[in-house]
Amino acid sequence: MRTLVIGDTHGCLDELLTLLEEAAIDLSRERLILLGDYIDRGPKSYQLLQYLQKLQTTYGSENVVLLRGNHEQMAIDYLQHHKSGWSYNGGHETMYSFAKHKADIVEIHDFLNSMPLYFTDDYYIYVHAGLKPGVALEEQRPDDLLWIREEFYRSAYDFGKTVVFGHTPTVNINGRYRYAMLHNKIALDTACVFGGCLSALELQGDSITQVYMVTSGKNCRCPEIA
Ligand SMILES: [Mn+2]
Repeated sequence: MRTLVIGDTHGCLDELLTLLEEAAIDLSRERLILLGDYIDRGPKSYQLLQYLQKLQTTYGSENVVLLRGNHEQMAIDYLQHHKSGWSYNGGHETMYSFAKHKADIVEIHDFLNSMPLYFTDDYYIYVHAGLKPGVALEEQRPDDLLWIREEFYRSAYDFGKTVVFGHTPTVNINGRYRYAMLHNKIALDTACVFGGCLSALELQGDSITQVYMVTSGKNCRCPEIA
């Protein structure tokens, strides 16, 4: 099965649409996996969530896999327990985006809360932030799956399959705005919302068969495509 994996979108709907068009994905028989962080910081959080919800309703959650990111979790925690961390961690843009469309953020709670923390196929484990080394997949704590950084990506631990993750921009790992092959893992957050680009990997079996990159605009800092 042809699989397209995409990193952190953060309200960058236009770049996502361009990427899907370039990849010419047929969701009736191919799989799309998004690694989480759909909301906050970028301009179109509301429209992006509406779009993803429609896509998943149309093609099902086996073909449209929408993983949960720490930003979705912050929004869930805000809605469930009025935890304040979200609003100053990018939530303002999301609230503004909802208000602009006269939509109530409460309506999106069940959709966000339905998003799984990880997904696996025959060759890969897909997760927003990463895994804690030495801990079995089923035993991982949600906080690690959503937030972990160096302890995961600097580790040489073998998780049994290659781990595809977002969350930590590749530019913070190796100084480049391009997906990065690390030990037993692939970093895919190319920092679209921070002036990088949005990247998609096309996977078939255990190989990467194509890489798609879409710039975030005129001031793109991504030398490979600017
Ligand atoms: Mn994140």
